Amino acid sequence: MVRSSLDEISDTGAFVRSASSFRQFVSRDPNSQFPAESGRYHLYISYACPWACRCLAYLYIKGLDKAISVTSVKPIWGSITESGEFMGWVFPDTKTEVLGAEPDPLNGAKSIREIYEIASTNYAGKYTVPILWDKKLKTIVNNESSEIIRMFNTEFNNIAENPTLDLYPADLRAQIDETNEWIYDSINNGVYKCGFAKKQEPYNDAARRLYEALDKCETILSKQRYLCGNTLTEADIRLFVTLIRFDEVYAVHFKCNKKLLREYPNLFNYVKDIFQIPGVSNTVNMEHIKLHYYGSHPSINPFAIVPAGPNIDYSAPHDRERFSA
Ligand SMILES: N[C@@H](CCC(=O)N[C@@H](CS)C(=O)NCC(=O)O)C(=O)O
Repeated sequence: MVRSSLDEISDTGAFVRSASSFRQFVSRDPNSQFPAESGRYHLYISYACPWACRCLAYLYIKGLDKAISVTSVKPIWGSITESGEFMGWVFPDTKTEVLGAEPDPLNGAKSIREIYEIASTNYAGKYTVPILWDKKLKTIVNNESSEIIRMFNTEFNNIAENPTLDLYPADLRAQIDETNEWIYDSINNGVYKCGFAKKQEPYNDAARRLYEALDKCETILSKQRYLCGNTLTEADIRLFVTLIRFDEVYAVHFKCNKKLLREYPNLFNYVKDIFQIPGVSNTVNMEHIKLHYYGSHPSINPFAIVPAGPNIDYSAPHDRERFSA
């Protein structure tokens, strides 16, 4: 039974991510099983997790932060079995234990594992965040971030404070899908393939593909403000959550050090540009990010020492306005 990403290694020593299990959809249709209603849904996240943070970014950008409540777990994995054999996301006991993390306000769960077990008695997958939880039916609606962001984009528009913002517009869908595909494979998941590889060959392959994709992004972003033109789309939010972690974590912890993000002028300024969109900086908790990665993977960093730098200021000026219409 797979219990953590660290166990998802193929015979060749490569990291192979398994698919998410809960795949229901919230709908704007009031007669659906999961209708969009203010106050009904809850997002369980970790500030450390890029997949959870893309959902959180949508929540703020779309103005859903009053309609959908959020709880973050503690940044460092703790024991999720009595034997202490398996580690995973856990909640703090009090609100003051870890700044930014809170006890589970809905189910009193001690770990994310318990949330999965409330929703399904025979769940056999990983205990991942994000989780979109339905307070009314007391179950998990969806635990796949790429689907949660699509729901946040369109299905809650009757209650969103920013209903006209469409990050997946019909005329750009094909381009966004195509961009997401290579960026997911080579960059979002690519950094994990570098970091979790247990043999040199899969690492070499992942690192080569990662840097080819970053170079491709740099070229695109030397000609336009965002990945799919001069307007922000879903593809940018999906890339942002990986890039914001790149120099602080992936360059060291996942051995993505062939080139740093801040050596790419366009990519670096692009990350600052997105960080400065109102609401987005609320989704970046660098303390949780660093504590999690450096502290939760003992096979990679056995002493859990957190490196001192580089402490980049993403609120510094950028040059991306040169592309505005
Ligand atoms: N497909 C999922 C992936 C989520 C995921 O892998 N989350 C990681 C945190 S970054 C996790 O919770 N891992 C727990 C584990 O591996 O046990 C999504 O995009 O929503």
